[in-house]
Amino acid sequence: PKTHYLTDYQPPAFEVESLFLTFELLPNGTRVTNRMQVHRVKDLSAPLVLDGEGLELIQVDLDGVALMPTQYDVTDTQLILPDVPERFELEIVTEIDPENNTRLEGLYRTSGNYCTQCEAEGFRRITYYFDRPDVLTYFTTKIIADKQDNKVLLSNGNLVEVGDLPNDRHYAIWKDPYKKPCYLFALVAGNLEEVEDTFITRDQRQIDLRIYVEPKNLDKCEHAMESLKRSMKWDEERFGLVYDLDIYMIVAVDDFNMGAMENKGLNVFNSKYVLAKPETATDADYEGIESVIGHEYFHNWTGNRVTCRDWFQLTLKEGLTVFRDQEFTSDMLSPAVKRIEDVKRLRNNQFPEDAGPMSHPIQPQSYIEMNNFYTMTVYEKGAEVVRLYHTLLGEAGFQKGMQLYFDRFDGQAVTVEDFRNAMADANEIDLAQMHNWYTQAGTPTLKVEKHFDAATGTLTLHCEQSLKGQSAHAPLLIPVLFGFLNDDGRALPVRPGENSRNKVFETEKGHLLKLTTLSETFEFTGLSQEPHLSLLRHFSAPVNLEYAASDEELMMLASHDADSFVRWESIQTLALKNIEDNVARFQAGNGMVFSEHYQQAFQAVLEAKGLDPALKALAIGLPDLPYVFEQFETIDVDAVLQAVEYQKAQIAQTFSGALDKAYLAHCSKKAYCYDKHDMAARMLKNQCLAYLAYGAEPVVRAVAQYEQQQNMTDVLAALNALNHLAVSEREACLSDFYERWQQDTLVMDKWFSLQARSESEQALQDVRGLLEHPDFNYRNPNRVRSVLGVFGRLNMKAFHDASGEGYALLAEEVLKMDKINPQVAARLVTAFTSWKRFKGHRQDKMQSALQHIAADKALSKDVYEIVSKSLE
Ligand code: HT7
Ligand code: ZN
Repeated sequence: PKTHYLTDYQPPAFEVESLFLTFELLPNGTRVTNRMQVHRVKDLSAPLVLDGEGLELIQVDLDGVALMPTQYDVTDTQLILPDVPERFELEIVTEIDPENNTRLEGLYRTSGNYCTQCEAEGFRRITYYFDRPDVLTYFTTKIIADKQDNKVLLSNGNLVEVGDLPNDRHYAIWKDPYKKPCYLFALVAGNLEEVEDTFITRDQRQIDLRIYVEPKNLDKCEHAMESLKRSMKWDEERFGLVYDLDIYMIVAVDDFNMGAMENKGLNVFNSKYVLAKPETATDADYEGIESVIGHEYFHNWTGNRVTCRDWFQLTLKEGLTVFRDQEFTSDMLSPAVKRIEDVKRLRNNQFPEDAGPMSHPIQPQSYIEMNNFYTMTVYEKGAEVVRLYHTLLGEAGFQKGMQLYFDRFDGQAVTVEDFRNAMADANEIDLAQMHNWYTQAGTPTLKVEKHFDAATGTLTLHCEQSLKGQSAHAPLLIPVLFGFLNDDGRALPVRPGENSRNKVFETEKGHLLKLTTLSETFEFTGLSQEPHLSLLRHFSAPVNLEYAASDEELMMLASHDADSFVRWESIQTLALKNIEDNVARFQAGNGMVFSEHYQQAFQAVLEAKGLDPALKALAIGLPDLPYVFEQFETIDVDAVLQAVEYQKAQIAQTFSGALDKAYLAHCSKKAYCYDKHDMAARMLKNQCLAYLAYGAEPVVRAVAQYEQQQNMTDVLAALNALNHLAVSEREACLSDFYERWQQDTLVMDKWFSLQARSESEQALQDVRGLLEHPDFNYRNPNRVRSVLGVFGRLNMKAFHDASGEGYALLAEEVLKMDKINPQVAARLVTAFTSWKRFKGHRQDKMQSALQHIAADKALSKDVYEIVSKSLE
């Protein structure tokens, strides 16, 4: 397969003035007529080359004259017209087969309805076109379909005409007044029902809001609609951005490769990010819906009005929009909780990605299959890089930069450099060094050493940045928010010495060190005692911090630091140190120990007065396994699992009384409410419940909570607590759950994923059973992810079973899935990519599984790219 390089970018040779698309919808033979007005802008002799895949070409007309097949070339991926005039009209008729489109790219059918997914390169599966984001044009779309089965006919922009046609057919014409690239095109048709509302913009325009769902789901749209209105209001208030069409539509579909898609005025969503009611959706689902609705809405400006020049610039829209959705959630709920959740997500998913063979900079330099680069790096690390601008410039400076960005680039397809220049120019500062964050892969390590000279009251901080395996990397601009504390946790003054005045700043987020070189020393004076360091407050840069804090310092920070992130981080570090110590003990054949310091910190936090219960829950939780794995050069699965298991059991045993007390204190009979206080209480209660299940009476509270059936958050937490136990109560609750919910697809995904991630000895066998279950469906990505995605990513015990059977099972399923939906298969295969990190026979077995997949000669580009890069 062909590799695409950023350095090969060439601006388009043709411009499309307008595009009129006509769809005559039929499940197995949809006819697409594409009429476009085109003119040449450069390369006088260049042929016209259009992208197209999986299309049946029916006819090509140039300026109203039908072309003979000898006048053009058709390959598997292109339609080439060697000779076209300066300015012309081209009409192309093709036929496609939505019903058998199991890749879910282009036009496909889901639950009997038609829908499209064009990003990144799906439009070429609908018609021949310039399938690249820097060709923008005005779209008009006419949809013709059977009336009975397609009551609703939707596309981008405004509805301009509807009418009836012979043979019980009807049509609708939609016109989008904004120029857009084809990846933002959408069409939806079928028998959907709508929920309607309105939003009044700050300039007093009324926007029609519509959510389209299958009729059975009409009672689950309220939260999504409220989330949409909150997003619209927030974007006006915080970013000054107002919606620009008269209608905003969201369609929920069950079969979708990702979370949602920001098509202009017509977002298509995975139903998981729309449908919710307290009985069926958890707090995490509610929060996910609010955040994804926000994310897609925010794309209307950061992505749609200003788009990407090419796919190497993906982080321009995704990093920025993730930053915006993070800030939205932070403003709607708790900033401290949100920051910690985002850091966990980054460390659990992006750090491992960046340490493996698929590691890439947030602006990748090459790809084989673009769909493989919708990654945690481009999205989440990209958002952290946007956050760096925000930390450096402050809210007002950042907003000035955004304003200039829109003033300069509205309606254009631009690059990450354009964004950086807008930020720099608006604030009259040099941000050239930020470039290095875009071009270098890997998680930087920041090593800090402190020296205190009591005689002069001078503190010296020596900082070194490094990127693993890259001896000569370009220095990154790293903002480090920090503070000094005395033994009681009170703030000490920060007075930069002579050499540090231009590198230490006061910002709205506190004291800030600006690191710009590989090795740097900062001096602080006027200190009457040696301060304790609180470093990387707010997690101000996506780095691994190496600073040798003592256990006593960590305990003090965990209880007293002014920054919630540092408090959380300090107790997590104590937990991690304890686990690492026990891994070494296990490997040496010694008994494990439960750290006294960790116990003290745990108790202090659990019993702290006035601390947000959500922060307590996060603090007493153990670091997630992927992050624990990340701490080891070579991963010894058995030792890590034993150490973590031991830690949980010790917590349950030592703190059973306190956990039970906290559990009871946060139980409530109140009706479910999506409210940060209620959510925080549920979070702490359920974290306690999870630990209690590792204790002496594992099932009592969990079964009682399950039986109460208060809301899905609590029901699922109860099932989770029971899930690793070999007890009859687990089976009874799971089958009760199945009976209650077998008609609800999204709830059934939870049932499947619970079993796929069970720590029980049976898990591997159970996963085999789930794949044979009548409700398992290879064509539904959510269902596949709920079993195979969860198994490979979250069930460390069963997936890494010493027999190697977990690997063999996933490898076979990847091969099967690749023939159905390569995008989904490619995500599943990433469970193997870090194979070189694993110890001994596991490494060999993972490698064999990858080699077995690689041996398939008909692999998709998607899976091929990941497997081949992993085996390099
Ligand atoms: N911009 C959207 C990306 C997306 C996507 C990409 C590849 C294949 C399928 C897809 N569905 C959606 C999602 C977003 O970031 O908002
Ligand atoms: Zn996005």
